[in-house]
Amino acid sequence: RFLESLIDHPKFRGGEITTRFIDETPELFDFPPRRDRATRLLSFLGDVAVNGNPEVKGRTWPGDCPPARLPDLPDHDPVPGSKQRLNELGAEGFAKWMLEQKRLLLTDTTMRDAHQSLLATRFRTHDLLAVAPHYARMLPEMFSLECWGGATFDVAMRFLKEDPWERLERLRAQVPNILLQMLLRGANGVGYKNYPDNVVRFFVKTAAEAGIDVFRVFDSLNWVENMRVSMDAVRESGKLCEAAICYTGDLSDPAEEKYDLKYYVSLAKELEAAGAHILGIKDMAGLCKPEAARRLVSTLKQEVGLPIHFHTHDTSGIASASLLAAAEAGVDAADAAMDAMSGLTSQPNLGSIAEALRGSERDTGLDRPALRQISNYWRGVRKYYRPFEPEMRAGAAEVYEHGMPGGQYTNLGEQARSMGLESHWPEVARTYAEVNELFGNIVKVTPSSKVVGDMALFMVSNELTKEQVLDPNRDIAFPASVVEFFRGELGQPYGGFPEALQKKVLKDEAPMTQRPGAVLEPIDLERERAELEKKVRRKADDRALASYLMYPAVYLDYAKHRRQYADVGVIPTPAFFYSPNPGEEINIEIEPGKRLIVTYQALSEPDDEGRRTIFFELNGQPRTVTVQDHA
Ligand code: 3PY
Ligand code: ZN
Repeated sequence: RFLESLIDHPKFRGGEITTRFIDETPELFDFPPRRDRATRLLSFLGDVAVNGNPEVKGRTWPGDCPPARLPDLPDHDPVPGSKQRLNELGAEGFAKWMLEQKRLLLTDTTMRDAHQSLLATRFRTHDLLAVAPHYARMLPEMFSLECWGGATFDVAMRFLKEDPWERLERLRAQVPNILLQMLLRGANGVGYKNYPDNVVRFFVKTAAEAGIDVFRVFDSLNWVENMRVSMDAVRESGKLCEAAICYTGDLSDPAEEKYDLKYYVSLAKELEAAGAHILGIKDMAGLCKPEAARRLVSTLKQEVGLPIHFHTHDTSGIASASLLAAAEAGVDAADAAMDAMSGLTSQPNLGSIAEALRGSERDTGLDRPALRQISNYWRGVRKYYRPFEPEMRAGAAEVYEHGMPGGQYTNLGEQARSMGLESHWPEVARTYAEVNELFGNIVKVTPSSKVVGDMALFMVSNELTKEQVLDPNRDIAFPASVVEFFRGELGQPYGGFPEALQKKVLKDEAPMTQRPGAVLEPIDLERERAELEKKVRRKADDRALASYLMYPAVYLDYAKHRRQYADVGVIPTPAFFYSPNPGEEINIEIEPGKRLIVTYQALSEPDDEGRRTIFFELNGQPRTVTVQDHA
């Protein structure tokens, strides 16, 4: 073992080995017990049986979780779809093809935005993967599956202890014929801060190689300067660059002075000139009313030559009216979520949109029974995630007042709850709107929306008024994210920063006015890789390095979990979150064709040191694991 670690060590491989190196590298001797995969998975299940999964602690128990029923898998290979068309035509040719289509092209967001916006991004790979072959065979007319990026990258590692790259790779293998789409936060990658340009380029290249076909790129302040590096990287990868304008304000209100039609047209033209293949309208909060959608789409169709892809959220309850208005105005593609995962802060209902358009010129061509059966599967899956269900039960016109993005709405509610502000929600929502005004009426989407949310919670918990925040004589310890925002670390907002508040936040510090990526030193990728390899004591491929560059601490934590418990992503969701009942059999496919049949049998009383023995049957043989009881 020692020799294996030594030989594997980057310094050894780099020929830097000396005895001093061995003295200075104590982790070489820190061998975790090497156990087989089955034992590691049993340890995880044992830990959940004894201590519960911390992810669902204190949350609503789902009760019985009958297995989600999958439709019968059609007995034929997937027929060619949008993926083959992209391969054939290339990105530019594909965009032209989109423009020539009469039907409304639909993206299903169920595997990304829908669960991000409804269930705190908790869908696990196991549940996505199970239905992936059905999508490929039953819905080959789908334009794309949004299945990656946004918050899924972080949450997969941080909370689900999964590798987001494996999720992508496995989905790609199961869906060879439909475009796979991701949400990329421009210079913020899939994180919450600007990364050096070479990190952004490296991330895009790695994601393209791993299977992403459509990159929806946006900037949280609609600052095109901050999107160019990622857009160029997407273009270089040969994939589809969908550059999005983030919609805010109210275009249909004659009093709207800032985010008017002129603003969006000039933004769209800038993105077209910057090399977008597709123009995205990203209505992240669901503020785009039907009349606004009609006007925006018909004007942009005249003013730019790109296909347009409409994305909205149903927080208000009337987003499908906006989607249908966009369709009538000639939008080329739109996002919706499978029925069981649609509505509220998620996307409009895909099955209903398909029905509304059936037989019309814009008929989506999607098969009705297929939509129904796949949605039924999601309905079953959703039950597993009951602890993450939001309180929200009905659409809320309140969204037009605060403009919170769908993905943030429930999250901020959770944050408020954890700070004991649950009963102050109306105040938090009102303060969110006030902070937006204080900040100069900015675009609010990750990560700028997080800054506004942080400030709103800060004001409510400290009982601060708007006037007090602005008062030059009142000293305020602003949250870190607010200071960074006013420093210009997220970029420059349209219309600039409100000067007085900026001065108060930064005191004598001069704000940055250029693009953060222009001043951030490039990262020495190979040096980082060597560092990472030293920390995790094994080789780090590009994917591991990309994860580490986005989220160093989260990745290391995840890697440790993986080392200890193997890939827990293969465990069925009810067992992963809630532990099986005694006598219940769990079927775990650890790799294609290799199965573990596990029966959890019993639990011993704790010994003198608080350790319990858990009795399992593994493929018919008795097995035990010992777990520390933390109670
Ligand atoms: C994200 O950045 O994760 C979003 O969904 C923004 O709307
Ligand atoms: Zn969204």
